[in-house]
Amino acid sequence: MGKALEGVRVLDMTHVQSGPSCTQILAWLGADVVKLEAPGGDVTRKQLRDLPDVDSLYFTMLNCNKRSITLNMKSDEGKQIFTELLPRFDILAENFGPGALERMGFPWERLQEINPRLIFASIKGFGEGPYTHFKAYEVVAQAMGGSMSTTGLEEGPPLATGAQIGDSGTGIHTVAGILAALYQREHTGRGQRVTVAMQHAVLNLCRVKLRDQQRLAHGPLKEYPNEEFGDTVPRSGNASGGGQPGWAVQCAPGGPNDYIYVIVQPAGWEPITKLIGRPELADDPEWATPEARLDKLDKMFQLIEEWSIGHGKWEVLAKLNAHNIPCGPILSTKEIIEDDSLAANDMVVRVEHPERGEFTTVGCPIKLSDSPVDVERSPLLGEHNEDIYVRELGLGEKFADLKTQGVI
Ligand code: CAO
Repeated sequence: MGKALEGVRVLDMTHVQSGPSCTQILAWLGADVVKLEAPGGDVTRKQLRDLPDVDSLYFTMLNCNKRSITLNMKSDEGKQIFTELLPRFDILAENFGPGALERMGFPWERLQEINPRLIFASIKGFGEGPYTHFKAYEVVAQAMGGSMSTTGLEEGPPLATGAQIGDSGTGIHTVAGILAALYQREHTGRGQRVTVAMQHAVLNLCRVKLRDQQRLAHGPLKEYPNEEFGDTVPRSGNASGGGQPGWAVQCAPGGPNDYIYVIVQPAGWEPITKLIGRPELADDPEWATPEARLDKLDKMFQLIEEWSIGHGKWEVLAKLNAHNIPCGPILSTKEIIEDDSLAANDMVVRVEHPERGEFTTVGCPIKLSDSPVDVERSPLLGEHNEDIYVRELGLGEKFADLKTQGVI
């Protein structure tokens, strides 16, 4: 079976997480992604290593299904080869610090000149303005995009979330931009620039918190467990703060992840009262309606917890789902990596690697019926130099020299 992006070629100058998470998805959708690295390689090949002298899991889990070439973009010969490569690609993706590509001699105007059909995707920390020239990492984007100030307990400090919304969240936004640009090119014949700032991507994911910021002007946020409100959306622990109240309640035997997140929709209240052994609360005017429960959500979840603490989280999941009550046990990373259903959905995938042996990675969450994803290992550094430089560009005679001169 073919792949959705068959024939689309990506020159991938991304590194660390945000950019590679984007180009890995393009590769899974069928694009030919050629990762161009400095001769020393993407820094993450060597970061957080679990095995000596072997590409780290950080690298192998973000660079599957790509090919790797090396090229020293600071050498004249490297710049010349890059200029020859560029017309052969549809997309150039990068997430260098601000100005790095320009310092290599390739501002957007020059890229367009070399290949007017090129889609140039760029990830930076920030948009235009006072922060344009600042570098950024995951938690910096969480801090400045609205996530940290709204995550945590009211009495505690702002917290970072484990979900990589600044990096991989930006990566997936960039995928959307690239695909839209590819589609527009079908009509215009022209490429264009796609830019996504990590701060903007996080803010997009924190949209509902700006909803609540504006609601605050009209009074306290009743769906929040907080008692006092200032002029900013407070941290509200595990409260969803949305239209349907939710909270994480503890289960047996009381371990760090023995919790289940329970959401109480209007229709769920009656079966919950039966399950927790308090059927009289179903019709009690003090408890019967969502409005009546709104000022005692903490007490409501306490009643549910008094029941759930006597049962394991999987048992609670089954009992609540028997009544169509939305809930989710808190799964540890160990439980996730061992989960049969995630493996059956190709979301936890085992991949063979020539140097590290088998490793486990997270598969593609986007499922297309006519474009199945086969997760293949990440490339070794420069593994495809011959493919590209000798077979494609015909640089066979120079190939050995390029290596000895440190150009590749
Ligand atoms: N050949 C020669 N040099 C190369 C090269 C190549 N193929 N590829 C990269 N380089 C050089 C660049 O030219 C640049 O050198 P100069 O600064 O001298 O011009 C340098 O390597 C890379 O710079 P950088 O700023 O990208 O890297 P850094 O480690 O200093 O910063 C990061 C890393 C992530 C903070 C920065 O890249 C950044 O802010 N990126 C944008 C935001 C982003 O994507 N962050 C995601 C972080 S993932 O957690």
